[in-house]
Amino acid sequence: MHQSIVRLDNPCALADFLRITLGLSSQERVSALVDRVFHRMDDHTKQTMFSFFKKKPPPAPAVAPLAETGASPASLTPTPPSPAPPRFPGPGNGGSLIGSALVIPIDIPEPPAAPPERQKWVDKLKASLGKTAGSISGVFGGSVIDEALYESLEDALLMADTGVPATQYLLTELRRKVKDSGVTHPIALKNILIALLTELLQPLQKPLVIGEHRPTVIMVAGVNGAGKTTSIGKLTRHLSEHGASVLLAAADTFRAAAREQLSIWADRNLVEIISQEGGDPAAVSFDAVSAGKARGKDVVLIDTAGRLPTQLHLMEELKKIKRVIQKAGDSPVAAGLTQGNPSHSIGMPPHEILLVIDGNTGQNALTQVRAFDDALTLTGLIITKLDGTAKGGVIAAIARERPVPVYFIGVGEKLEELETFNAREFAQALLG
Ligand SMILES: Nc1nc2c(ncn2[C@@H]2O[C@H](COP(=O)(O)OP(=O)(O)OP(=O)(O)O)[C@@H](O)[C@H]2O)c(=O)[nH]1
Ligand SMILES: [Mg+2]
Repeated sequence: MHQSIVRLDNPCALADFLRITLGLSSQERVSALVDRVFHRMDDHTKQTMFSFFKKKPPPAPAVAPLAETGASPASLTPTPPSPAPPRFPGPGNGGSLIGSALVIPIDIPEPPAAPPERQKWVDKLKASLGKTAGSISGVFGGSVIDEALYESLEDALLMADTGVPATQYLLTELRRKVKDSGVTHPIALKNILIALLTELLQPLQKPLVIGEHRPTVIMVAGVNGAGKTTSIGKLTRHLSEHGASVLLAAADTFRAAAREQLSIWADRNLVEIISQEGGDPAAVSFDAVSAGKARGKDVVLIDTAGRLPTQLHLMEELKKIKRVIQKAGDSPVAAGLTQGNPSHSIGMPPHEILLVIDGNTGQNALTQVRAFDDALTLTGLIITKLDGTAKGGVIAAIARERPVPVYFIGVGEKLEELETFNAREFAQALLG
């Protein structure tokens, strides 16, 4: 641990100081140190420690504890992340370092090490978004901050699917912070951009809560081939691994292949499935919620058929599925009255309505979020296929224009290639 005395005016000056005076070459290390000094606690360290999904303490007395099912509550209750503090607090706004005459000792810590499993994931994410990161970070290769740099950055962000509103927001804020802080080096500019993007993405970082209701009913929707069934399979595996019992519902009743695909996931994960040849997807969903309750399942995952937002009759069908699931929550069977436990309510399902988006669809992903959110009031997103040709910037567009939480992101077809979304990790992976 190295200790030195510096005089500071702002985070950007600190970043410059760390990079130039101490000769720190690593972008992430500089960012980590700036964060450390300004926020006292590094959110990256905290976020990487939380596990796949979380369970809120059940609101007694209505909810039975998971322990009754033999599941370990500890496995479902990692510490929730506290909201990130503002990246650049204004003068007198808690930023003890901000003030022109402050002279303080700075402990220079080693960069926080992510747990090995999470680090593996972060590396995979970085590799997946490497192309985008390469073209954005190339912008900061020069030695001065000038108009040409801002223009190249604008182009690079637009090319990364960030969209006009988010790009303009980031550039305006960036110019303002550069002006306020007086930084002159492009690397310091990049640090500010990482901090700004993290701040923009932060509202999307939210854990999926499992266990508040029993069962927690999760309805999954999206366009054809987005990765709904695969993501349900991956989620089922994670839930099972954490001791939660899962019931799958094949509400994609149109295609036999769709039912078979979900059955394979059910077999693989040794979980039960409610499926029906042909018939009404809303009826299958109703049956699944009822069965989930009667069988004491922790989670019911409902897979729906793919559809385009422009197929209005299919969007209407989706609304009907939601309405019928809501009714299942009120019904005696679903409410547990048949088990002689009238107080055991599951509230108003579906507790989660997730939209699965293919990360390769670029700005069209935002259109999908808007359309499905208007129709269903989404509670969360799963963004798949961020490996391959996906550029990743669309998450910033979503954050700016329709900030629905991103519960998970997928970077591959394998079971383990679905993970929680972390704003800071993502910002760093995207910006290189
Ligand atoms: N590379 C990659 N492929 C994925 C990912 N998630 C899903 N896939 C693949 O995407 C294809 C479609 O996945 P499905 O899960 O069948 O998609 P779906 O949304 O259920 O499709 P429909 O039910 O037909 O609407 C499959 O080949 C999956 O293996 C991912 O994160 N990365
Ligand atoms: Mg499917």
